[in-house]
Amino acid sequence: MTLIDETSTIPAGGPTLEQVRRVVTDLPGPRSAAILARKAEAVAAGVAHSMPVSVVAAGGGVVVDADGNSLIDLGSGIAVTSVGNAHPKVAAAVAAQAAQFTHTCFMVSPYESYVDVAEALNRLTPGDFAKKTALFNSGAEAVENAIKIARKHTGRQAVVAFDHGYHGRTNLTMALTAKSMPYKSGFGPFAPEVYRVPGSYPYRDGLTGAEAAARAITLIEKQIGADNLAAVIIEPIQGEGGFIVPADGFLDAVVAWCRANGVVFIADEVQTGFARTGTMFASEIFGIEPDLITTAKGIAAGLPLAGVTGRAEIMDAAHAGGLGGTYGGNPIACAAALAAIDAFENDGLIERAQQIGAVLTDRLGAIRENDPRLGDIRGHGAMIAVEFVDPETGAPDAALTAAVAKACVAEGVIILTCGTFGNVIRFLPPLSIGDDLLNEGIDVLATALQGA
Ligand code: PLZ
Repeated sequence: MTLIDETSTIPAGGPTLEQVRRVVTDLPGPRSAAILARKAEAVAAGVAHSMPVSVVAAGGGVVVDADGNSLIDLGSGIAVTSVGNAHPKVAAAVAAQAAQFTHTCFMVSPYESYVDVAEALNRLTPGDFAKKTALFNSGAEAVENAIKIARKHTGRQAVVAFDHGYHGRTNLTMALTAKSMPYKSGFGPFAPEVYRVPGSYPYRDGLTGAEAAARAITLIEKQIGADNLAAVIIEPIQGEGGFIVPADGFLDAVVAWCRANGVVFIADEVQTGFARTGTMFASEIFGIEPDLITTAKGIAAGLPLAGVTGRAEIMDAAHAGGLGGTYGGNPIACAAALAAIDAFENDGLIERAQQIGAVLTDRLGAIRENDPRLGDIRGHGAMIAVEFVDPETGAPDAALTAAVAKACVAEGVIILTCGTFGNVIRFLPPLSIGDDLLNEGIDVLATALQGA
């Protein structure tokens, strides 16, 4: 069954797609509505969606639906299509690899592109020391494996994660994730030996980085004991939790404590990685060199691929056959990753992320001057967010956030919310978006705010 009846009207995706916001029907339009009705019948209710559309093409800074609506993309499929959707180099690499071979299982018959991706990750991740990499399918799977590796290396079991942290939806990563609804509620029991401590949330805790680190370290020492601790895992900028940028000095103090106590420090860069924050990895912003880094999302422009990269002596702790999986480092995903990494390195995308960050922070800052409901604007590069509050009390305003997001959606702008309190709108545009569309997206947000 075809998604729409006249296939000839489906535009090709990629950067040649017309770069325009165009809303020609209510959302969803009739074709999308018919498909979403089938979704409601056929797809499990737990798999929700935030945009009422059915997509037929995407590229540059737009996503086009089955009714011909062209939406401004400020989400990149949750920080995945950073190089741009249907990027020509990625599309060509995927097609060429699919025609060559689609799968052998790297654990059975290895191939070069997996090794190429491992070498690239070893080279690009922070830290001037010998590194190794293992590839997997999803961010959650990378996190699971980083914990396995850290436990094997240290011979210890406990793992520390942080308030507002997000690490995935599998059993261990649900345990690591802080927020109950929608990620955990009713899905327990969760994996044991996972402990949570407060991190650094300057807008709400008012602590310096050193104070926040001391608070976390005291709790770890008194409630867990360094001798029992295999790993500390943290997102350098917390994504789902609200784009929380820790105060200066927090991350390096935690890293120093881990190093002094033989604890593996894991940076979860699944959302922050690959040029997103205006650096190849967010760890660089804070001057830290994690022992292990988890990556996914932006690495392969939409193909399912994830990695664990880190100190060779830690990565090699797992016995032969101890790490793997049927699809990990699939050849088509590796081909996509090599094309995407080429674009990150050679197409000025780090600089582009910085420019996008400047546009976003300038424009949002100007809106905030006349609207104190914008309590905090924060982030780095093309990973910027606004936290909405009641100006009188500073209390999180989730209702306003939801209303603004809904109005933007109706006007043809893909906008994502996040935050433990549901009061954050986050901007994760593809780095291929033009300034015109980016500014138009912010105009729509400003108008939505006036009406909310
Ligand atoms: N670690 C830091 O951001 C995925 C989740 C979307 P997977 N974030 C988007 C949702 O609601 O499921 C994420 C992340 C960080 C790990 C993950 C998990 O990555 O590829 O979704 O498993």
